[in-house]
Amino acid sequence: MKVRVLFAALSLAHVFALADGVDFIQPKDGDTLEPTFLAKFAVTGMEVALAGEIKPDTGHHHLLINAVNIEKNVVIPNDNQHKHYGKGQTEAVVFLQPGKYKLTLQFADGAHRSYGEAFGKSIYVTVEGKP
Ligand SMILES: [Cu+2]
Repeated sequence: MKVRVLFAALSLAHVFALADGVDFIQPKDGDTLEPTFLAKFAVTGMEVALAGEIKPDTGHHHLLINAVNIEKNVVIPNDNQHKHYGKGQTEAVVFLQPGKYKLTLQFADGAHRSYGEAFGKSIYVTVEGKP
């Protein structure tokens, strides 16, 4: 199942001919969302791997919520504002209270060290409705 999701993400990335980097397949910048939504992540130029494995050009996704960007090689904190998908997930169900949010997708290596701006992408979304 995981492999199929990854394959779908890579295929989509190809369709849109992304340069190396990351992008949200969903949501998109400016979207208005329900408090519970599915986020889908894509990466091009790196392979998704489990956290703990330190291999060149591999890593895992992180979702940063209203957080400052994490500079290259800096370890991404693990807290409510910084979600790690160290099992190699390329999608996640996210719960947010109503409000406005900056969401940042950040790719980082097996030791959670950020790949920096080149593998980060921020969008702005609004969450509406009953939590
Ligand atoms: Cu991590």
